[in-house]
Amino acid sequence: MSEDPELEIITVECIRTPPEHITPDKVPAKVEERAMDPTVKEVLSKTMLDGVETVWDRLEKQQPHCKFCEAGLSCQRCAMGPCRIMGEGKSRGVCGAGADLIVSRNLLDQIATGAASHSDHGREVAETLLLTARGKAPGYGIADEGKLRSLAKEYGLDAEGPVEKVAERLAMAMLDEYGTMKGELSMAKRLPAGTYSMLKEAGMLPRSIDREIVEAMHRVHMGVGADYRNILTHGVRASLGDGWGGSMIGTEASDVLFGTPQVRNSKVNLGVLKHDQVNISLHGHNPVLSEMVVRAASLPEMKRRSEEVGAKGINLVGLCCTGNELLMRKGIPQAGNHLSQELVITTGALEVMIVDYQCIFPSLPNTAACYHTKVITTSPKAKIPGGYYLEVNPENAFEQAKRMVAIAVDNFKNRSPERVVIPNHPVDAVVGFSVEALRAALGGTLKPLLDLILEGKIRGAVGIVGCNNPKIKHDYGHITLAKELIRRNILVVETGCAAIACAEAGLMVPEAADLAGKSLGNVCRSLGIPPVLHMGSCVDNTRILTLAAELANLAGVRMDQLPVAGAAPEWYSPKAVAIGCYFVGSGISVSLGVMPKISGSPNVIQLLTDDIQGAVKAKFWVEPDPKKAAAILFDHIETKRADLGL
Ligand code: BF8
Repeated sequence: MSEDPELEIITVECIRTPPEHITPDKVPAKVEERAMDPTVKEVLSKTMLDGVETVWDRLEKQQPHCKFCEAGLSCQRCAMGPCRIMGEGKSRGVCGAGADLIVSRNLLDQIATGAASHSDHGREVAETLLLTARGKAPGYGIADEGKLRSLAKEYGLDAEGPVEKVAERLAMAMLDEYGTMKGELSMAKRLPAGTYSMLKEAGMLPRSIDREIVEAMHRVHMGVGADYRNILTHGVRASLGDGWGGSMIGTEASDVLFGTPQVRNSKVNLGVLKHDQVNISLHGHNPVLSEMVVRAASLPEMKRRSEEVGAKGINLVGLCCTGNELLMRKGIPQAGNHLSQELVITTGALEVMIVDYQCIFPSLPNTAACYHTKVITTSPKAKIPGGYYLEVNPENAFEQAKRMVAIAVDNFKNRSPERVVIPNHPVDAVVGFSVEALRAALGGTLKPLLDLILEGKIRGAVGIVGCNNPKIKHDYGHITLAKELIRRNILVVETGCAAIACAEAGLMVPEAADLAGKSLGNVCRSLGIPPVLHMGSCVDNTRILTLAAELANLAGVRMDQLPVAGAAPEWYSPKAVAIGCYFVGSGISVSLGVMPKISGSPNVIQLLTDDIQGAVKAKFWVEPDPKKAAAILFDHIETKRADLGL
């Protein structure tokens, strides 16, 4: 039980893997099959020997997956079903829906879920900005006044006068975007003119963020639309509302509140945990929570308190995208990405895991129950049985964060040193390549970057983004693809779990220039940058959009004409589906390493991998082998170069 008397908890059990599933002799081979990072392998091996269940075990226990669900051919939308499309006289559901409709509606549902998740995150940041401006969010402040005023101008607001007034106006304008009656989103004006008019013509320009998501939910109801093309056209529009709306607000408002990332050094992998300190991991997505924990943990009284329990301080480590936010802005070390979340606990060295929402395994309290770790949940949207619940909002966040840090300190005495394994080789990473940081490093304009691309010293750029998926050896897709691309003189920019994978593989230090092709390597050496640039969290995919839009504007072309592409080699999340769609909708073709659940409809496949080019001049590829994906992306970039006469 907690020593905090107000905290109640539902007790959950530690889930152990049945011994017949993983016996000690099978561990080394299983570890090799599952992971490639040495620190992950070390802790995964310990976890399996401890008999503690992980995501990989659960995936094995789920085999074989239902082949109808895998193909997108099962429908659970109404009480006349559930239905499956099985062919041979069973090619329609009870309502009469065929394969194309069922597959496209299921995909639209995924897009809407992803767009809603990121956009709702953005809304919470904008709400925090509003409360900060009104003096109702103790602990928060305006960290980047310059960016605040320039965003206010971009929104067509009065950018002069007291900072709080400008922040209030901007926050209100951002919140208005969610249901605006203006007919379009303010930041869609960042799109190059040619791309903007192409989207307008295709009926894909979002009218407001929430409207497109609500309409998507309307459209997946039985009996609304039956034309798969029309359904997926709306999917692209809803995703663009996330990319140029909700997620972009998340990024920009976070920069205003917490600072625009600048280039800095940090360390990554499970080796960032410490034997002699109170370890707290920050997991989830929204910096609105994690920034307050950073502030609380740095209070001298907390350090004193930790010394009273025999620790030498408090060690904060990041996980997943809230970790990426802290890594970029504060240099807080990052313990890992999506598939490392259980392993941070199973090191036996973690006192508290603080979470908000998204990408958090619901079974984490079960994992924690095998050790002394306490999981603290904080969002009314994301309560987890077995987790302690300390509700956080902008008004109370700082006070609640202090309480969480105190719980962690008190829990230090419950750690069993004999059960602890912390790998001792954290890896260096240079992070923080926001568009602003890049522009500053290049002398105040992105023109030198464009020139390097036009001259061919950099052949083009690929954004590698998205998750881990236990169906793919942990991090293999990200690392292999990045290495193959930089070898071909293609600059790689990354966010999310992809970025952490490559940081852990040592690709985010200037010395990694030696792994790049000759001309990219020379560019990196002359600028002192890595060939793989860390651009942030998953909402920060909008930094990649902004970068591409600025380059296209400088070159006077549409975004689809640039020699660039996107890739999500290990995606799992509906957020990644929305991201893929807003990249393609913006004119950036995307390679997926995991097949979406669309194989049941050859027509939907044809639409997404070819026909969609008629509307947005970009498309998807699905290529599980990252080496083959690199070859496809290289050819694509060379074709774009040739089309531009380069
Ligand atoms: O939002 S990259 S696994 S942590 S969904 Fe999740 Fe995917 Fe990681 Fe970040 Ni994005």
